[in-house]
Amino acid sequence: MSLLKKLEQTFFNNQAMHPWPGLIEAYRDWLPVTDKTPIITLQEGATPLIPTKSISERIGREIKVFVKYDGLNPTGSFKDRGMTMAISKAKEAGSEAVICASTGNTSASAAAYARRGGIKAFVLIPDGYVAQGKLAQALVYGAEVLAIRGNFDKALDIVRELSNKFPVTLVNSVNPFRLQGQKTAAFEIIDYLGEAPDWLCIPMGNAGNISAYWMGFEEYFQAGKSKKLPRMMGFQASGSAPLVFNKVIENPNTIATAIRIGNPVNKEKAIAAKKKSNGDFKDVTDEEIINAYKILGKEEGIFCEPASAASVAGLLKHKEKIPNGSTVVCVLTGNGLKDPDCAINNNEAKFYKDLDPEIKTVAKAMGL
Ligand code: AN7
Repeated sequence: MSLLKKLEQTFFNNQAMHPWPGLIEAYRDWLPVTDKTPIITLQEGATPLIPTKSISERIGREIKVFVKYDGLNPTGSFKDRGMTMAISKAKEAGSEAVICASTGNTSASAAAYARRGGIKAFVLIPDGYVAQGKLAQALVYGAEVLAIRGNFDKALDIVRELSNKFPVTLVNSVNPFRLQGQKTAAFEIIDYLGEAPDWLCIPMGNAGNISAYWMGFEEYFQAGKSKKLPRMMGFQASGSAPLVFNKVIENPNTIATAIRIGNPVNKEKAIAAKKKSNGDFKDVTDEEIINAYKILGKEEGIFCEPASAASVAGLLKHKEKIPNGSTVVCVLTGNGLKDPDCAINNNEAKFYKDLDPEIKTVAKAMGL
């Protein structure tokens, strides 16, 4: 075959000719949408499932570990999966404004999708506890940002009440369309692996995502798309672990600000998923989170935010419990760029500052 012919073939077979349409179109039959639903999309979903050798090696047995890198969604987190659904349905219902409380990612995603759908976004955030990248996004996407002197749980109370009293649609994960969209991540994993994993490791904040994954796994299982169901392994930061310690945490604290949540609204759903899947909820310290965060960055070239690293931290902490031959998926819920301060303060890179702009100096610093 001539080179030209080959190139031509590659080009016409190329995915670029058939772009991914976004998860609603891709999984339309599995989602509560109709021909009348206006689809508000940024072509979210279809995120990579990446094998992570260094994590497998740390477990030291025949265990395959993948990360579901959902930080590669359009606004850099898994929230986009839920938001394409929530905003499309809000638009369908004629809503002109949405509101959410957020530790950052929900606000970024709500802002982006609302604006794309031509509706207003109000976001309530805990003042001083939202990572810079997320705040930057909400502002750039044109949300109205309301920072309160209080934590996420307080902000959520306020927006729930506001959405009851005023014509604004709540797009936190109490909105059922959010979980509908987010369940597609489980579909993608099974579509890719051809089977469900044995373990799903996932960070928990408000516990919407673990509930959504479980719904997705169950639906595919019932439809015969997989022959097994994974054990749902949910992880929380030790200073913010209401589901692990089974009590409301009044003043949650952790470096993983995304999951700094003391009273998760999806508690019941998450507990049901744990029970039905024979799963477990465990805590990981900030130190363990940062350790996993660093391993992913410097050994795998995967930059996630600290909350996401809790899934890998949890896996490493409980590696003895995994049967040989298992396949494990850790969900990396958000992109590392979301929280540059954490990155700058938590790495082991060689960073030479204030060098003279001369070859000699630079070469010397390089050890040449
Ligand atoms: C990166 O943005 O709650 O257990 O307001 O941003 O479904 O709450 C974020 C949560 C995990 C926890 N990883 O998910 C918000 C917010 C990241 C997150 C979680 C969040 P859920």
